[in-house]
Amino acid sequence: MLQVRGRYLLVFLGVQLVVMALLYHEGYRKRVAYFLGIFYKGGTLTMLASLHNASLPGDVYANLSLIARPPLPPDDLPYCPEVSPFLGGPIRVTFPPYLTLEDIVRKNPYVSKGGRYRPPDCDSIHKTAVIIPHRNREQHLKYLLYYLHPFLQRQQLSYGIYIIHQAENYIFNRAKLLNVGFKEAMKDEDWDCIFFHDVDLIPEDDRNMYTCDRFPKHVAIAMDKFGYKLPYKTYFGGVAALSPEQYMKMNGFPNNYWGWGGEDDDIAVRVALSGMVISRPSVQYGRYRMIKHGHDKGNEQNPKRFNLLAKTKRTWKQDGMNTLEYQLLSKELQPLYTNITVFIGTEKGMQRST
Ligand code: UD2
Ligand code: MN
Repeated sequence: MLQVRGRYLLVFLGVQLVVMALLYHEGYRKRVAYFLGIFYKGGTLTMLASLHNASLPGDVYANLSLIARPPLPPDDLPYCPEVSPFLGGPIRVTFPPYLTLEDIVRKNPYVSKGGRYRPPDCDSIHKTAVIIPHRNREQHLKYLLYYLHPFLQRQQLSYGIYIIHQAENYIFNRAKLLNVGFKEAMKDEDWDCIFFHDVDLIPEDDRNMYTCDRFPKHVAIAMDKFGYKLPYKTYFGGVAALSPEQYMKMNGFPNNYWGWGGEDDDIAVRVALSGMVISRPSVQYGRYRMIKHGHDKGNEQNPKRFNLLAKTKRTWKQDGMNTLEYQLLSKELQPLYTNITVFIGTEKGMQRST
């Protein structure tokens, strides 16, 4: 008798341990939502199905199955509605540890080569290119792609994603890479809006439309790293959106900021100098999580940034889109993005210095 009871006790404790481990492993909310899902839907089949498709509030992929159809020829399509019916509002951002690029390709079956997409059942009036400066941040890139593709599809945009990869190990130059991205993307398509996007910023609300405004739009206005507030009034870092006309009006971005810092403030100054103002989305929508990171090798703080910034008024017409020089090394159409590898030189010029 005692033996049997002991065994029951062991089994009971075992079950308790397993349940506790489950709650710990994937987070309490997810488990509770999962069990509630089974309870409400009932039946073994739905229970099994929900195991594979546990869509939770804020799941960026939740609505995608509704629009996942291969595109029809564009001539037969009506225009997309003004507000996409697939928007879901806040997005739950987590970083699944075992995610692979193949998983992302599988979850986005209608993204075509080069990371291009257009809505299957309506003609979008918005054509947005997303330009991402990149070197050595593969993990961040993977998570950004995981969130950005469904995010843009829910907005019913025609879009393309471009990764501008700085070749070699010379000092990093974010703004010059963005200039290269603009120029190369415009060769492909008549984009009406360009998003200049850090690789480590994940949007948290899909009502933050990736379309352009009447003025250059600073988009990443509420980041977790700054307590979801603007750090200062003219801040222009992270994510910004300009139409080609706005971009050309300010002669693009500076090419001469080597290393970390200052180039975003220079861009903000250019907006003002070219007679425009900064536009912003609502603070409720322009929310982002920045994936935590340290300082990159090859992107050390630029000690010249304050001096450069003091001179923008005199230099913006002489340095920018009209003086952009680079060597395009390759352009590859990957399944989830167009990869542009470019040599942009060094502070001393386009020769490879030692
Ligand atoms: C801030 C700004 C950023 C830029 C930078 C100063 C935010 C959220 N962003 O970012 O827009 O103005 O300060 O230059 O405040 N990168 C690479 N590999 C590297 C280095 C940089 O891919 O080795 C790219 C990547 O897209 C990254 C971006 O450049 O997100 C900005 O660099 P950062 O993330 O190191 O700088 P951070 O977070 O201080
Ligand atoms: Mn960053």
